[in-house]
Amino acid sequence: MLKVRYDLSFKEVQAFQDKDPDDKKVLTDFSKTIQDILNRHSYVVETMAQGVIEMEDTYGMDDKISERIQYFLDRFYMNRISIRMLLTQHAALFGNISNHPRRIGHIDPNCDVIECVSNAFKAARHICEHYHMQAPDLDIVTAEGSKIVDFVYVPSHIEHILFEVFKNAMRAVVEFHRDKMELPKLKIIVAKGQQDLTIKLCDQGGGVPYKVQDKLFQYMYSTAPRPQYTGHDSPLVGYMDIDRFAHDNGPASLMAGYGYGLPLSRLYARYFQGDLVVSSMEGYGTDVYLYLKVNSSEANECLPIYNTTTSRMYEAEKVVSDWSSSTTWNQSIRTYCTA
Ligand code: W6P
Repeated sequence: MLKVRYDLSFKEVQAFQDKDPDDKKVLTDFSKTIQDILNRHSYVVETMAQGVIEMEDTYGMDDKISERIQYFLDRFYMNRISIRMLLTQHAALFGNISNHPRRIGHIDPNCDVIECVSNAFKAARHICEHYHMQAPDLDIVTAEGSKIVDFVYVPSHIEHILFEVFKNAMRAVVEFHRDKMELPKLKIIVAKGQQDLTIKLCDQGGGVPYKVQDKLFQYMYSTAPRPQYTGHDSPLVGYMDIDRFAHDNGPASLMAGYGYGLPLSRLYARYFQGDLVVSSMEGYGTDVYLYLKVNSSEANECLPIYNTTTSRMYEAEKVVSDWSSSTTWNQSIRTYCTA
């Protein structure tokens, strides 16, 4: 089993505590340390996913354990998103990688949403065509009718989320219309209001049953078809075969091969107080809403907090339903704090 030395990374950063930040040599060393830490932790998603699989194989799995793993991984990965935001921000500002002229590190004060949509679409289409020989086209509609919709944001986060939902939508469309000459187009609607910038992706890929909508965001659900397994997928998970071979190098990459794409994308959305919501019509298609905050003053970092309630989350008995049928909607728990 692979180990990731969090203690080592902590010590490496701690060693700079009393150093002079204005000393050029210190800054160079620190930047190198930051880059080393980024590299050291770049496979954490895969390592954790493998750990979950091994845990399931050894100890088995039930709803209660699955719910706690969900709680833990959401918090763990949210923590990772935030620390990597800081690390990559430092690397982008002080490293020797050439920078985008408009951006401050990874933050774009005029983040062009249509450009993000277009980049994510092209990347997903490339992969879809590679695996399915075809891919649906895209129509982009802006509520304003204008082409430019911009705001302050991290373009790589938007692109990463959209890449993930595009892959899912494309695969659904390709598989649902397998024997057809023409594929129904995907549609993106972008709207900017006073508070929300919403990006909606509509596909006519046959949809998913209502019961399954929540499960799309569950790590334990997605882990079912395993990366080393090359047989038939469940139709609902690991939407693109590439998922199983790619690795997670942060928001710009193809992501883990464990079907963690959607749960992680939702965390990226929630990280700045947004959200990712799936609304499907079985037999027709799926709509995915990506909600983002228009005002950067509201786009605060969402971080898990650790207190005595946290440990109780792992000890508490599962909430027992007091409804005649075992519904899920009355048992949902909010797993984060809001800043
Ligand atoms: C589907 C299932 C799904 C998940 C996420 C995004 C789009 C879609 N389409 O059929």
